[in-house]
Amino acid sequence: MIEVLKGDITKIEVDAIVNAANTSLLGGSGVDGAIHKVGGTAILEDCQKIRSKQGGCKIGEAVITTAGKLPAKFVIHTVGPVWNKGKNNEEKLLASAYFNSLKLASDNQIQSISFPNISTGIYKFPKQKAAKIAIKTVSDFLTTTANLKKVIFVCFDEENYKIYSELLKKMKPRK
Ligand code: AR6
Repeated sequence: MIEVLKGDITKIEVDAIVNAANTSLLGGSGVDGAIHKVGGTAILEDCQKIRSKQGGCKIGEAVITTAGKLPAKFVIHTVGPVWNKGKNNEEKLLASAYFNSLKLASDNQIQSISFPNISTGIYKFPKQKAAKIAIKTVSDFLTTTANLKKVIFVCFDEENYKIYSELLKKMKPRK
């Protein structure tokens, strides 16, 4: 099941929320800043353990940590690409960020997950293009897994909310 909501992802009660992180995993601004701020230091401690093992997280990949004080149980940190006019394989890398987050969730028996609109803030990925990639990757993935049952796109800005609502409406079968 795919849903869209407008709001703050740190408030959503699901098994896992996804963070639009950077390769350092040390936090930043935007949704990353909000997640670390509300979740507390336990998240950063887990990120530091991952850093000492594998040196961070590559673009398009994903790692999992505790969710600290957040209502969710886990945070899946993924790194989207910085938009550079489509010259650096950004579309594939964004699809990988969604796919690898979903795969990690499914491998950890996670049933519900919420995504922010990865790369569409500070990383400047065009919103419409990003939404199409996100929805396609999620809907394809849901046909391949029995574990994952619910995916929520949590849009912080009105523009993304409108884009996702329109695209998802078109997907619903007409009666
Ligand atoms: N809940 C849901 N979505 C949010 C929230 C929130 N609390 N706050 C912002 N957004 P961005 P990026 C939306 O910039 O483009 C960080 O510094 C926002 O409106 O957070 O992937 C990282 O450390 C936008 O639609 O992430 C990286 O350095 C979406 O989240 C860099 O930013 C993503 O915007 C990653 O940039």
